[in-house]
Amino acid sequence: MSDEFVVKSDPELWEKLGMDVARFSGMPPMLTNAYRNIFLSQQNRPERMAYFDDMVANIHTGRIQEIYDAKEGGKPVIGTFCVYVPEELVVAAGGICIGLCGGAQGSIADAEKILPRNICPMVKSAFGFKVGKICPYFQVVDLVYGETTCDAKKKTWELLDRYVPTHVMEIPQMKRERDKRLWVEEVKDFKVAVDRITGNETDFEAVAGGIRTINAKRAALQRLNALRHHTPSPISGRDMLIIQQIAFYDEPVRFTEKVHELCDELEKRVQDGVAIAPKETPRILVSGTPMALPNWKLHYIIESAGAVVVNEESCIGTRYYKDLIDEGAADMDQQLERLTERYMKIDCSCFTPNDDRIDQVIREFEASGAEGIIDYCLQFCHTYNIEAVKLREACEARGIPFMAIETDYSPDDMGQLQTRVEAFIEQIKG
Ligand code: BJ8
Repeated sequence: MSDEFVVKSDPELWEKLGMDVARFSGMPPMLTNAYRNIFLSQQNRPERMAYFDDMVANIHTGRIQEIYDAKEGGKPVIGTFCVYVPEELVVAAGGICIGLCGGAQGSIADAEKILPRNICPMVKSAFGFKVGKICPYFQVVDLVYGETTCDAKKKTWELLDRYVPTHVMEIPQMKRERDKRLWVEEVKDFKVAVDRITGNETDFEAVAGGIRTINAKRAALQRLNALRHHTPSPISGRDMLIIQQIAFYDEPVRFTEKVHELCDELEKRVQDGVAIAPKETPRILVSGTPMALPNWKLHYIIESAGAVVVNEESCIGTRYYKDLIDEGAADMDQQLERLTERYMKIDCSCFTPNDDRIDQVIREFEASGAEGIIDYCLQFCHTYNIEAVKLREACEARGIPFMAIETDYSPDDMGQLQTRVEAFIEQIKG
């Protein structure tokens, strides 16, 4: 399988999207090698991972062609950078919502020609993809919808607007009743912006359909995450991470179906005692900042050091799917209010106070059968970095082994991280 796997190329399609084709042509071979080494080298993977491997093989071709065709057919294609932007309303309008956060080192130099160097690598990577014209997803969107979460993001949107129409949703920083009122208004504005592309106003039924579709996707991911919590785990942390990353660019109905098919296989593996690693393998929960494609650095280090990742408390992880929207609304106003209530439960560190998140991490630690927590913070992400203080205290109070890591996308600190992770795993074993 490993040698057969190739990330495909389609220079003609990329040309149509206005990409820097010469430069981008080097990307698929690089991704092919990385994916073979990190994912396909694993032993005894579930067979149903084949669909997700295929999604990676088609990441720059087949899936882009689907989105391109939908756009040509008048469907809205919206790029987002945060799980606070409600994709249900894009799906309700018959459109496609794509997560555009950047997880690659290769686009950072493009960004640093314009942005300051000392900001979050996720923001720089995304911005660099657009500036360098080296991301087909960025090229295919009608518009992007940013948000006012952290400082790096909200100020970058002002510059990004020079390259692609950029709207901004104001996300409050507290969760009081008055913040909720503002938030509902922002959700309504988002709906108007999406509807403007189709020229039709989505009605109650359409919004209800969008909510059902995305609720079903989140419920499938909840089922999958609960299955991987089994000891020994039937699936690796790396494979779980790639599935959660694919959730941000695949077609949601098909994705949901494929996740359930994988869950059926995992149930069988659990019954038959088939696992990805022996029972005594140390189990790690990773918490903190999101890992956007193709950021697989920490999972690779942890699992290469002989542990298994059993949960991601992250926006590319449980924060994305732990809550569903109440489907019982009677009219559109109530529908948008219930939608907003669900989004208000997301416990991002950009909020203050945010103690719910600390409780949530501990709950997930207990539910996943983890034996230690590695808190992952992207460099210059002040809110997660500071919140790690409270998380450490909560872990110390409960005797939970805890380690905080701050890193970026460069390979420079790999050796140092490997040493620290290995020592942490030894501590857990001890
Ligand atoms: S809800 S975590 S997706 S804001 S890591 S760019 S916060 S400096 S990604 Fe996020 Fe929405 Fe919150 Fe989730 Fe800024 Fe921090 Fe970078 Fe971040």
